[in-house]
Amino acid sequence: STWANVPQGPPAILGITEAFKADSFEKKINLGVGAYRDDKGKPYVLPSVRQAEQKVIESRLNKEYAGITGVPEFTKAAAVLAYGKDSSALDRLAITQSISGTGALRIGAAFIQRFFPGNKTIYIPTPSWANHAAVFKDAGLQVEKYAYYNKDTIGLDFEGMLADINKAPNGSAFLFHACAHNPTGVDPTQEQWTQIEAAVKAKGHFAFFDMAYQGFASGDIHKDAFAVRHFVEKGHNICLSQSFAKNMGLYGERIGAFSMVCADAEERKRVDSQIKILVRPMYSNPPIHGARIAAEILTTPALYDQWLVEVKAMADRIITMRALLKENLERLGSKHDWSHITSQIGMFAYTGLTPEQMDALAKEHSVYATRDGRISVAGITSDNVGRLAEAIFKVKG
Ligand code: PLP
Ligand code: TYF
Repeated sequence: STWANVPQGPPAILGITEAFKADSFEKKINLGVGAYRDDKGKPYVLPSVRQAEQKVIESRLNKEYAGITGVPEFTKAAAVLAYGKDSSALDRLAITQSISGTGALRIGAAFIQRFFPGNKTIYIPTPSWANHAAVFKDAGLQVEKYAYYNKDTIGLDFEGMLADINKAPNGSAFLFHACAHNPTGVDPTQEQWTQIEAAVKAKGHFAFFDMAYQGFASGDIHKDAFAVRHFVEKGHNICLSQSFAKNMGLYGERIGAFSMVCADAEERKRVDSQIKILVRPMYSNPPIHGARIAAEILTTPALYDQWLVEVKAMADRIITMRALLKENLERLGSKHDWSHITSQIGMFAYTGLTPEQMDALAKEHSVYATRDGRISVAGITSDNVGRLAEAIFKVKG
């Protein structure tokens, strides 16, 4: 047949969900995909989102196409959220709505592939979100790695990271996780970010920030935007991918933004024209519903304040589960140091468990997560944390 030569590909992360579904054990635990769950283990729709959606529906707007760059009220508000309302970047910012964070990354990748004056290469951390390399490679970029995670300390390999920034050819493109690094949960401190910024500037590198978790890491949208805003303040014309999947729980609405800080308004106009030329043949224009919801929240003061409280509550629940998991492991008598569970931030914990131990977790304890030892803390609940700790204790000690 026509497709006789199509090889079978390996299962993606969703393979974990499949294995989880196939398991008939009543107390099985899915810590695979990063999606927030409430303390009953159920998907969570933020009340602010419900209200905003209600308002959108009641306003009986038409369903005409948005422009190529999406719903302007949304992109304008997204920019303020990321860069800050007084940012110098706002009036020289080319921004487009995107198919969530992944789509934003893809637009940025395509832009770099077409226009970046340096090597068509992007440096990503080791490890990084599994989809980063795929997005960049599929857009025609070469992907190189920089040191990031030290598996001996289960922390940041700061020296290695700076060394690799210094080693790369001047004017290279570097991808940074703005906050809540996926998969490790290990972020540079603000002091370390200032040193990273200085190294990036000294080398004339270009910084591409992926901010998929603003507000979700610390519970504070400003604190989580520190790296992005610091780079801009220091004169970097960065580009940025934003996602509203996690911080608004709008996963399936696919709502995000890609923005490029330009030198001035004239450059902004040129860059904006080329973003449109890139987007048009990819998907013509983005979906409107999620953008309207997000815009409603971001531009209605009462809803915005409510949303901030709800984001913080999600972040806080995750922080509480980290502490409970660590406590339970210690109470069971584990001799390992589990302090990384509480020092890491964001949706994931990088447990340090080996692929074999992760296999044992799944096989013997019906606890499902990726083989790299990453667990989605957002899937832990008051009810399952005890059993989870026992399972980890049994496979690791
Ligand atoms: N970047 C990182 C680091 C992520 O963890 C994710 C996934 O949540 C994304 C980008 C993009 O996700 P989405 O396309 O759902 O916004
Ligand atoms: O890393 C995760 O689990 C989340 C969710 O293609 C996700 O970021 C996973 C894979 C994917 C998109 C989102």
